[in-house]
Amino acid sequence: MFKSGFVAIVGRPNVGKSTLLNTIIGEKIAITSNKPQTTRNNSQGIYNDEDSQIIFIDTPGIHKPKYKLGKYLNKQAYFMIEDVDIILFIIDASEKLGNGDKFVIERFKSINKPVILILNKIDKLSKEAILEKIIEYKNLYDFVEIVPVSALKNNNVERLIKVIKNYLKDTIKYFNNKSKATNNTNEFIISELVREKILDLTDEEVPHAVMCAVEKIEEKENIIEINVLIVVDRDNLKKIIIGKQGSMLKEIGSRARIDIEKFLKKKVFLSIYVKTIDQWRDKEKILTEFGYNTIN
Ligand SMILES: Nc1nc2c(ncn2[C@@H]2O[C@H](COP(=O)(O)OP(=O)(O)OP(=O)(O)O)[C@@H](O)[C@H]2O)c(=O)[nH]1
Ligand SMILES: [Mg+2]
Repeated sequence: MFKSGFVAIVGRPNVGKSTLLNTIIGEKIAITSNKPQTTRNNSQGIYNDEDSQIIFIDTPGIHKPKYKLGKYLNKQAYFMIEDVDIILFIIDASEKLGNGDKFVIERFKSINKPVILILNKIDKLSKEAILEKIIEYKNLYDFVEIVPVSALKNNNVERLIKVIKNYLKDTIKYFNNKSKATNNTNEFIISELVREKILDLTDEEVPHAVMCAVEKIEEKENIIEINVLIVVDRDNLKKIIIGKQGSMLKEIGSRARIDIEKFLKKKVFLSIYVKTIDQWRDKEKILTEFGYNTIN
């Protein structure tokens, strides 16, 4: 029988939520990085096979917020937990169980939904270590299932899909098979690919004070012309992003262009500009993204 449902992928920052979404969907629809708080928006990936449709929602990592942006990110993840049928709680099994995990688990106690625990990054662990982790987590919460995977190496992810299917309750097909694999617009994915390069190339607080937006996208015969604006929240970050004689901006641009061409399957001419919030016409938008408008 055909089954469907909504599944949220939640957990602490950097555990591999977005990587798992990309592996399940088989396409890069969410950016990933080795820095925490990469994901800022809940984005959907639609998985289809002959007898099911599963809508996965990637969420920002839940953490003790230090900044307004952090509070905004947590809020989005919490909101999603309320709104889905099944929760995938994903952890980095190569890290010690910490207060951060317990903090997230506390949230599950008040909601009556199946929570599947995913031990990710098992490519870094021995079989014994995986078993130990399973036992450790079993004592914390009544997870309906525990599934070890490697999202990066696509290990045991197929099994995870099978397990999820046992908990699907809907029979409605929400999206037709030919609709896109994600609800994200091309503009959003392009701006995210630029932000991903900033995450890769800059340190510490820089990536968290940056927002990217596509200003123009124009399809010509052989090439797509794209302008992306990088907005920073203070002037000295502008210098960092531009770099010595524009070297950083050039590197961000050439790396992003490669990924954008792969994504659009067409040659791209990419121009990137940097502005501070005050110089930007759409100030409201960035303030919302940084969490200023949603939380006091
Ligand atoms: N070794 C290994 N690394 C992984 C695996 N899955 C993800 N990673 C790496 O872990 C880092 C974080 O991955 P993301 O997918 O960005 O993590 P996230 O949970 O979405 O992080 P936030 O969006 O910040 O909450 C990246 O460097 C990934 O390549 C895995 O199965 N094995
Ligand atoms: Mg993410």
